[in-house]
Amino acid sequence: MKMLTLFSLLLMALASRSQELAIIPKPVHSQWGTGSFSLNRNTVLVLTSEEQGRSASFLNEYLQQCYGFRLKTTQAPQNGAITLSTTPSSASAREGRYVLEVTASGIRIEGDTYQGTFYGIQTLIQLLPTEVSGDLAIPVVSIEDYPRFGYRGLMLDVGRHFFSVDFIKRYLDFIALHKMNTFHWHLTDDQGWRIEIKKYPLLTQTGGCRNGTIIGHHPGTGNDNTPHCGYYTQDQVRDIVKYAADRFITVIPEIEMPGHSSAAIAAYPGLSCFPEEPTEIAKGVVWAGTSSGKQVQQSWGVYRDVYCPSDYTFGFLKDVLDEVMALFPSKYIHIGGDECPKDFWKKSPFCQSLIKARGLKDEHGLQSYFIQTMEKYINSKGRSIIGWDEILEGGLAPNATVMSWRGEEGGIDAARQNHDVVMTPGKYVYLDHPQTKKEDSLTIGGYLPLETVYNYEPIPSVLTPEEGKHVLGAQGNVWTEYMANPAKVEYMLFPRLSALSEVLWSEKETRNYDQFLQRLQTQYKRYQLWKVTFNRALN
Ligand code: TNX
Repeated sequence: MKMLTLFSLLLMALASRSQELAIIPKPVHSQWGTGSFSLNRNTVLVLTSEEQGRSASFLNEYLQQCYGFRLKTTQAPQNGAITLSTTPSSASAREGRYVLEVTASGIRIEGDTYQGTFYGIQTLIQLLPTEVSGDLAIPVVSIEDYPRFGYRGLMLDVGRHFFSVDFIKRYLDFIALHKMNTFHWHLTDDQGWRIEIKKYPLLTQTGGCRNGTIIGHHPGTGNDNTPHCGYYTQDQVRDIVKYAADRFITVIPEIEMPGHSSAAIAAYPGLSCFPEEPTEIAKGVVWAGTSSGKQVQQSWGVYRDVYCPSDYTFGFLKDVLDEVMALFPSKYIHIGGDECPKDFWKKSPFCQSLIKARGLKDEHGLQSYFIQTMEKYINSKGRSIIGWDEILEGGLAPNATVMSWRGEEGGIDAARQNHDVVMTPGKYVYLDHPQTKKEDSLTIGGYLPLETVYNYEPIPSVLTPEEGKHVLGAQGNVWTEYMANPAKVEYMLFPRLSALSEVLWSEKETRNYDQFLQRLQTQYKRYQLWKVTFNRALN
């Protein structure tokens, strides 16, 4: 008998341990008890204020989708319920803190902010069993949790391939489920302009469509000769921004400049310093349709025809940004800034005289002048710019935040100049890079296995603690040259997104890859519940 009791105690300990191991990102403090709360269709969700509605809806939609039922909500306090509340507290200054208390007779989620309560809901979701049933046992536990970084981002490139509004919403759900808070929406590129701008309808009519796409790796083995078109109307954008806000996600729009602008130039050739010159087609690329005049690019890479720093271009970009800022309430507006070849500016008499007239050093100075002109405008509207690390070239715009992508150097430089930084180094968080050595479909770039993402440390060790405070967080980038459909995007995201979420949320000292892998076994079952396509190979 004694042996049996001991044995069952051991089993219980093991069971609670495996539950403990199953929350991703790992909570800061958790204490596991014994027993469980039973959640079923009769369970009531008590909202202490209407503001809890966003959290309640998210939970109910999740339950409906994964388990086929939803809970009644009420504002009347009662026993045996799940109670959501929000009480400001000074326990931790970290935005997003919550406590979650599960006992056999009820569940209480209390956030410091509504956002905190929402993250408590995400943890509750991860306490649900992965087997579908109408009676869900939630283990007794007491959790206190808050994020390490304030900026927890994920980018999606919809320029290279267009993705439907439905998929963007699913993507936002993925972000929310990982307690991340920023969606960086890369809306324009050489291969497509994807956001409706009322004042310039050709941006989407002409710039939103390319006549074909190369087959295989750049420069390709042929062309599919199939138009690839798509853009988001302003109504759709508003809908997406709201959907994100309901999940406590900020959407940062990116309008690329001065490079990666072929689609805009195809629509309005006057934006180029050489409006009469036909679009350059990269060597070896098989082209679909006409190649005369300005065209939307059909292959990947970097192109030399970029925005001319003229009054016309600045006027155009300010108009575009006026419409963009009216749609997106975010503090940050991303102005790109990366990969802008200087060849056309070098051979343009207009640019050369501008360099002289403004007393600029060279074309890098001109890039800096370009970015600073746009920064002034954006600042005058009460917003801030964020840009890829090339905005450091020729002098950083005064209030700019830098996204360090070519490595950690840009971020280190910027932090040392007292600028804020979001880390997105290719080696650690480029989710377009292959995660296994032998991918069975096309990918770009190096090799980025799960473990490398997991072990990434966003604050470069060479920074002093003071400088390190400028690192707001990090972001995973999903460039879609070789992702033509949602399943491929999901396959590239999972499970690396789970690893990234822990880098961004959990305390550095508590991170442990082997233990993460154990929790991932349960996470795989959740992926199945979400019906996502994911990669199971670990190298
Ligand atoms: C570089 S990252 C780019 C993108 C490409 C990506 C492919 C950055 C700021 N620019 O235009 O899609 O590499 O990995």
